[in-house]
Amino acid sequence: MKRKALPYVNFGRVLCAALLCSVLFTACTEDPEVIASLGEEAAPQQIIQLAPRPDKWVTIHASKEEELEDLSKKRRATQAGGPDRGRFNISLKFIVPVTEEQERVFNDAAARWECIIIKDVPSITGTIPSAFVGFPPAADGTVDDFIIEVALAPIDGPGGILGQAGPVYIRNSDNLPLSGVMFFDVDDLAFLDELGLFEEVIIHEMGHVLGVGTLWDYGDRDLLRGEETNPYYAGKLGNIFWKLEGGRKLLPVEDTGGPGTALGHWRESVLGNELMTGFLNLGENPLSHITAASMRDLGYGAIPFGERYDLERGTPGVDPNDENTTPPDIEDPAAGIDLAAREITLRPIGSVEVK
Ligand SMILES: [Ca+2]
Ligand SMILES: [Ca+2]
Ligand SMILES: [Ca+2]
Ligand SMILES: [Zn+2]
Repeated sequence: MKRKALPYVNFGRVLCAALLCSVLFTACTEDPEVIASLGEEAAPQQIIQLAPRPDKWVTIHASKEEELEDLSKKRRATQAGGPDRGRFNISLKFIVPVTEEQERVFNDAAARWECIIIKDVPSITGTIPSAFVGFPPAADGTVDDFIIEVALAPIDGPGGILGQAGPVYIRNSDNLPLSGVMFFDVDDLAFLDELGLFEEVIIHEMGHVLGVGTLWDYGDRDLLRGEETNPYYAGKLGNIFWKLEGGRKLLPVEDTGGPGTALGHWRESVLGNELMTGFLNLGENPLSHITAASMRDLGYGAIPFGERYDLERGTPGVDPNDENTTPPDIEDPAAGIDLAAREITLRPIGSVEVK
């Protein structure tokens, strides 16, 4: 591979983000109270359901938050703290009450992605409809920069569907999402908790909401290819880091399972315990540099800040010129959760045009 300089890697930032994230993660993953409190929330009074998918693509008109634009140029991109205009902010809107610990898990997941997506995008002012039936708008005012409606509520009882997640409205300016939704079945939280995978599931689903596997082929993006034969990821940065991690050829995308599983995850049989495969393994499921770098391919101002991930050096990928070669399976998932079979990844229903 020809070595190229990676001009976007600012190591000061990487270090800063690393410190921030490691603090967050230590706090987040080892706290027994998280485990104790999951699934204890009292049953909501109201039936929560997603609004039916409209027949036609919805276009919303909104405006740019002009006067705050200049401020963004003066702020440092990695400045920590609350919402601001100098960095990429993920806002969470819990439409039904959650426990403090559940809220913390979601906040930590958002913070994790904010360690990767660091570059601000313009805030947008407008009215963004809720993804749920009978709820006030997801946003009525300024969105800085991405709002996710979250509900933990009954869906179909224990088993079956675990959750539904995806982007909802997309910014026309850059084809990045402005709003998204994460809807989890309260009756499955105890099970996730027993496996010790609740936090990882939330980070995984938030990845879909941000566009992993859901916006690869949105608009004029062409990050997913070989769908009919041997699907692979065509994004430049994701592939650079696939190779840096030890992979050969091109990064394989999942080719088995139903819609949403296939073509929406990295290939389980090759990437094993990477977080954005469809099967979450017991133990570690690192969010690798590959996934982090792939956010850059989507168009985010992202840094390839990932966790330690052990891919076997020389792991074969997809050769798009040879339709007959399928990368061999490198591992049998021993135990874990077939997350992809139990999640529904949602595709956007509309876009936001900014005047
Ligand atoms: Ca911001
Ligand atoms: Ca369920
Ligand atoms: Ca896996
Ligand atoms: Zn998934």
